[in-house]
Amino acid sequence: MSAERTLVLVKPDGVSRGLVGEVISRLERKGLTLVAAELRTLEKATAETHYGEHASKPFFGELVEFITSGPLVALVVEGPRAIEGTRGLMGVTDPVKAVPGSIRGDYALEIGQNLVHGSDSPESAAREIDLFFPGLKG
Ligand code: RTP
Ligand code: MG
Repeated sequence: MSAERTLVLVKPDGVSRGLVGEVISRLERKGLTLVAAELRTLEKATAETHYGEHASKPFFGELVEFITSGPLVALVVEGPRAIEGTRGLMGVTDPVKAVPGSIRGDYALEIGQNLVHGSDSPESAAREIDLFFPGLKG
């Protein structure tokens, strides 16, 4: 199967807790290849665009505040079925329900501070990779 790319964020809680290496290590051990990486603090407008699908949700303000609260690590990883593979490694959104062995299942307790983001579809991945790494070459 041809390689697919996805955007992963190690959110500000992951950076402040020193879990960047752990997340990257799990992605690499799964067989995914790193093709871009950057430590940065998001502008509010970038965060609102990234999470635009949630603009009408009651938690949107908190979500944007949290994701802009400090540096995060943006990654693009590549591999066969990278989108689904990464979502599986992350575990479900609520970390208390995420299975042990997944990143959220092993390291998080609060839904608003669930350590990682991964694109949820090929369309989201294309949009998000372009938002974070415009002009990234194949
Ligand atoms: P993400 O986009 O960050 O990878 O997370 P996800 O796909 O697993 O979950 P999504 O539904 O896209 O929600 C985005 C982020 O919003 C926060 N959230 N809070 N308070 C709540 O009920 C609630 N629901 C979602 C989470 O931090 C989630 O990662
Ligand atoms: Mg999502």
